[in-house]
Amino acid sequence: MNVIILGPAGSGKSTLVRSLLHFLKEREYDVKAVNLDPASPPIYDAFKNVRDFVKVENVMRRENLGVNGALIKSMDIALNYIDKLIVNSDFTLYDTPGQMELFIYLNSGIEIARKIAESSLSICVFTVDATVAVTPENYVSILAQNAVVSLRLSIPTLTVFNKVDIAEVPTVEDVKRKLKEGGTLSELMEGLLDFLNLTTANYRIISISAKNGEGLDDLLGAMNEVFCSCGDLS
Ligand SMILES: Nc1nc2c(ncn2[C@@H]2O[C@H](COP(=O)(O)OP(=O)(O)OP(=O)(O)O)[C@@H](O)[C@H]2O)c(=O)[nH]1
Ligand SMILES: [Mg+2]
Repeated sequence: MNVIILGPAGSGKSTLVRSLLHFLKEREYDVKAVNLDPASPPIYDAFKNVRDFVKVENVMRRENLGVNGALIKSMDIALNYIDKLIVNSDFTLYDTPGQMELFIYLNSGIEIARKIAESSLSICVFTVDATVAVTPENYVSILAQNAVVSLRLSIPTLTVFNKVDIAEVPTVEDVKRKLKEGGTLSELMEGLLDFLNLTTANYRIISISAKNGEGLDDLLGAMNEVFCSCGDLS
């Protein structure tokens, strides 16, 4: 089963891979982590590492590109090696770069996700930084991004609010109420929730701290629910 960890820069994807790896190993699952971020050396024990094939800093130098252009070019190169990076295990956790355009409209990220999904049952975990999602406007914007990514990749997606050790996740009702008070975006929010129901798996908010492990049992439960609803796991 593949678990593709997606989300904006700094939302805690790599930290989540590290803590989920530990959490699942403790429960005696066969679990492996794969680093698909050519810009970052993994902060966990990576079974496969895209940086063995392409490193952003080398592409920057060689192609005379800035960091974002070099990342896009690096993902194009990574696509050629994706078969070498896909692993079969109880859970394979794929860490990805935070540049969301890669998974919304650029061929490399979308193809990489498609190849992974072809190889075995797969879900995406869209990681949201709860410290950023505190205002209703940010909350709506981030969930809109989440909805577009899941729609584009056509892979069942769970939304995970990370960093709850330092920030409180607002409830949908709170957000709706605040939006109505402000008179802004409330209709968009209502429509967006319907959209999310169509595009995300078993839509509910999962709150975790990748740092201290809080909520990982809930995340595992939600992952199993998705797998069960996608097919027979026996
Ligand atoms: N307090 C707190 N900090 C966290 C948590 N998860 C991640 N962080 C911190 O957030 C920062 C970014 O974490 P990363 O795991 O590197 O985030 P990322 O999404 O992989 O970032 P990119 O790969 O650059 O997109 C680091 O300083 C982490 O220590 C959490 O649950 N709680
Ligand atoms: Mg990272």
